[in-house]
Amino acid sequence: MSHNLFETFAERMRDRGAADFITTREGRRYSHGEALAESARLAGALIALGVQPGDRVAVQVDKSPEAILLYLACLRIGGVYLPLNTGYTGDEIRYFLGDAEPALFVCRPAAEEEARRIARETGCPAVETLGTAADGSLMAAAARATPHETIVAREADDLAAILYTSGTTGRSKGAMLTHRNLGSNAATLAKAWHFSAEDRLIHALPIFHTHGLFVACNVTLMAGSSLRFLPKFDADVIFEELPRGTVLMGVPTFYTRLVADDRLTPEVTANMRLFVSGSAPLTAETHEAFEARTGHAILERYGMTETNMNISNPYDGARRAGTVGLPLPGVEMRITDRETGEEVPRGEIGMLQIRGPNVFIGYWRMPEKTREELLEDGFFITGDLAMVDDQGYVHIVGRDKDLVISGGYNVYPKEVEQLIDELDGVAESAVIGLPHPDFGEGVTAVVVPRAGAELDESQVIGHLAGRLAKYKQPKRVFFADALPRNTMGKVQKNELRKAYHNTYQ
Ligand code: MCA
Ligand code: AMP
Repeated sequence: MSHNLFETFAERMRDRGAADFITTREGRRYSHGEALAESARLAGALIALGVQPGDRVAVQVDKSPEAILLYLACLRIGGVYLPLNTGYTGDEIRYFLGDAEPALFVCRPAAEEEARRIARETGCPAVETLGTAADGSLMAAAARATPHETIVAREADDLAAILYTSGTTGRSKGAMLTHRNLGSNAATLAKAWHFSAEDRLIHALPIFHTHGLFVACNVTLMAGSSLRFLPKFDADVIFEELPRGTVLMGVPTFYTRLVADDRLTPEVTANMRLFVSGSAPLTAETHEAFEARTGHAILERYGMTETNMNISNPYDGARRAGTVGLPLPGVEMRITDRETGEEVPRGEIGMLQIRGPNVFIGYWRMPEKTREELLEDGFFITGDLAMVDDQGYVHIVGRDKDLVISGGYNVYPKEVEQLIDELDGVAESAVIGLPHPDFGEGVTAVVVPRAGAELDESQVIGHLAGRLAKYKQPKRVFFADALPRNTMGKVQKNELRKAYHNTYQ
């Protein structure tokens, strides 16, 4: 029996036939049946381009319905989908293509020339383009291709996708996700959050990360629901869409922006049945303000690229502000002492570890990193610090990893520090996250110049501009004579966070 996740999706799409799958405000529409047929044409194009089962297909394109159809086509032929943040620069893309060795790179039409150059340098054999108006060479190839109706058989542990996450060492790691990982999580979430064919999900997240791609789209496909596809979060558009939507999934920044808007009322949200938040901590203040304004308690859940979704507030039952809820069915959790590795008593803070069918199988071509984080007994060390209260609800209280989350995007300080340290005149640097009213945390650099060097903020930011995606670049750069260190010589980032605490407030 095949465990290709697409078997389940295809069955549902056949059942749903003429019902909406994806619609846009510009009037574009694919029914479930049309999306199924188009995925076969795109699958035919991928095969004609030489993509074989197990091959990676790297994709850096703007959000469009066709990008989702490409994801489905890739699953259909047993390929490994590898989405890339549209903010990544040429330097960042060069690393991903060199590391993942995809058989095909699909890029934006405007980026074709650079993409071809990087593909040549990294040995990627094929480049195609996909634009937001169903344009580009890939769609032309699909129109010519013989549809590939067959769904290639896959084992449950075969790869369905690789998603890169930055690493504490500064090198990004490709999280290998299987058909079992994605399929089990989508089925669990669709049930836990009561998704049905009646649902219309307002989709304003990017589609190159777990939240917007797997949580939103896979759950929709599992339940035969529909997606209202928006290019990005825009509060004006969200307020127009809310009266016809049933579910919104967002990062906390979505909710702080909505709460700050006078248009947020019980009336405008009357048709909505569910608001989900994740990817970063939602403050109790925003949770409470949202409920007071609309009558809806936001459902906060917790997940990771490596594990998909693990813990969720209940659909029925109390959705408690400041907590991420209870482990999802099939997900095991333990909280351990950092030093002894023993489980800590309930109520105490420790390292959160997760096990279940949702947990990835390792980092692409990094067996050592995999062994460090994915234990022999199957538990994955999340790097988050958590506590379980007397009602069993999990509180994420901090991070044991040096990570900043800005507007739901992860930024690993090491990667930014390494680039700053390359700059002439820099002795050393430390990158920290500081409370930010819009992005939750604002990426901030503290730089120690070499003796006699003249450096200013714009030079540092200018140096990073072409090298790092915009969201990773510091919003502010400060200069100091030295970095605070403990007796072991380790930089005390807590001290820096205290010293610059009020930067954005
Ligand atoms: C945009 N900018 C940012 C960010 N987004 N800077 C820091 N952090 C960000 N997240 C920059 C822009 O380039 C711009 O710079 C300036 O900030 C203001 O942009 P603005 O128009 O306000 O931004 P936006 O387009 O409205 O985007 C903000 C956003 C967006 C809606 C919060 O970043 C977003 O959609 N984030 C979602 C991320 C996500 O999907 N994460 C899920 C990861 P300038 O003005 O200088 O040009 S998956 C995950 O974490 C796990 C698995 C999970 O649990 O879900
Ligand atoms: P990523 O690796 O990009 O998928 O980010 C995963 C990280 O996001 C987790 O390890 C947490 O630190 C954080 N995260 C996700 N959801 C939540 C949440 N609801 N509350 C707090 N942190 C979260």
